[in-house]
Amino acid sequence: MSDLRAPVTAYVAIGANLGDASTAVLCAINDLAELPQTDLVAQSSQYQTAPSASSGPDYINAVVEMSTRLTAQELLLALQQIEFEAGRDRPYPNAPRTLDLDILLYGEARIESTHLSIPHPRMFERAFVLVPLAEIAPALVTSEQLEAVAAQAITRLADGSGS
Ligand code: PH2
Ligand code: MG
Ligand code: MG
Repeated sequence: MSDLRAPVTAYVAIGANLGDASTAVLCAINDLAELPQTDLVAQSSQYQTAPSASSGPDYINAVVEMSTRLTAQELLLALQQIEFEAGRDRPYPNAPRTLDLDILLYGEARIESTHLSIPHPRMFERAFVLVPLAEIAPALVTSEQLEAVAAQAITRLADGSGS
C-alpha cells in the first residue's frame, strides 16, 4: 500500500536585496523546482520593490506556486536549507538578506506554531507579495486587497536576463 500523501498547492514568496538579487531569485526558483516530491507549477515575474520595514537596496521579489507532497514543516526546512546555501545571515529581524523564502499558503492549512504561521500573517499588508501572487493566482487576491497596498512602490521587471 502506498503511504504517499496527496499533493498540496503551496505558494512561496521569494525576496532578496543583497548581492545579485535577481540571480539569487532565479537560482532559488531552480532550487524549488528540484525539491523532492514537488513540482513547480507557476512562477511570477520578478518585481523591484522598495524595502518595507527593512533597509538596504531595493528588493527583488517573486512568488511561485508549487504542488508538493512535503508536509508544511518539511517544506519549511527545505526552504531554510536553500536560504542557508544562498548565504543567508540573520543578524536582526528584517535585516537585508541574500535570500528569503516564506510559505504564504499551504493548501487550506491554518498553522500557528513557534516557527510557522500559515497563512503568512503579513501577506495582505504587502504589495511585494500580493502583486506577484495576483499575477499567478488572480482568484486568491481581490481588487480591494490590491487597492489597499497600491501606495507601495513596486515595478515589474521585463522578462529575460535584461542584458
Ligand atoms: N521582506 C521583509 C521585510 N521587507 N520589503 C520588500 N520590499 N521585500 C521583501 O521581501 C521584504 C521587505 C521581511 O521578510
Ligand atoms: Mg519574509
Ligand atoms: Mg522569511
